[in-house]
Amino acid sequence: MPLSFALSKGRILEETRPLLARVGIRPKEDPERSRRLVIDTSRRDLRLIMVRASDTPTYVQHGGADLGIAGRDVLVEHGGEGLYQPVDLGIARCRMVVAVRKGFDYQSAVAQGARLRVATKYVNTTRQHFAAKGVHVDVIRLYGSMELAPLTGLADAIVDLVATGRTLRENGLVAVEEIIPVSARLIVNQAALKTKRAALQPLIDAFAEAAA
Ligand code: PRT
Ligand code: MG
Repeated sequence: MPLSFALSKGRILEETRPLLARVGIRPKEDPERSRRLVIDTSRRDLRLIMVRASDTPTYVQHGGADLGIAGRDVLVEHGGEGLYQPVDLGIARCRMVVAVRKGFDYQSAVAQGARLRVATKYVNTTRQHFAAKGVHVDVIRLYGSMELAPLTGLADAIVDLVATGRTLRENGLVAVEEIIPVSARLIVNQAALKTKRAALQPLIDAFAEAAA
């Protein structure tokens, strides 16, 4: 069986391409244009599995893929069970933050013990973050455009990613707290690392070198 490598289209694939090239992995067709979900590469022992960004840890955890690349946001939210995370690739960098409408006094609301409604797709991370601060929150799960929630009165705050800050700014929101800095990581199935070490270790080493 060839190794299977889970990747997601969009940001992760875009920023991973130069790394793949440096490691000597050339997809046989362009994953961004192809409708194929399994794509052969220049290496006969490795194929790409195209998954949704938030599904990458799940595929690798359960052996649907031997390795993959996922943002730290997605990994923290998943919990990282069954995953080895050997390399911080330093790409797709951003920050996970708490953001509110400009003018909303977040610090006072927290100090007064107000129960905040927080909209996010990172529900586990959000619960953990506020529990650690001792702040009571009602978490509202969304699947897209968190930025809309405070503008419509759906929530007091959001937990989302910020890169340039443009999306927050254009929607009258401000970041009031950083939760974690985010970058993409190489992740490997822990069991596969034992049974397929001869194939996996050189790849891990090559990514570590390419990322440095
Ligand atoms: O498929 P699914 O919906 O689950 O994933 P996705 O659509 O979030 O995937 P994608 O391709 O957008 O993001 C994949 C990964 O890229 C994320 O998991 C992060 O690790 C990483 N990444 C890095 C980002 C950003 N930067 C980023 N800025 N992911 C999303 N954003 C969004 C952010 O959510 C916000 O809406 O960009 C907007 C903010 O950008 P600025 O530049 O305006 O601040
Ligand atoms: Mg997206």
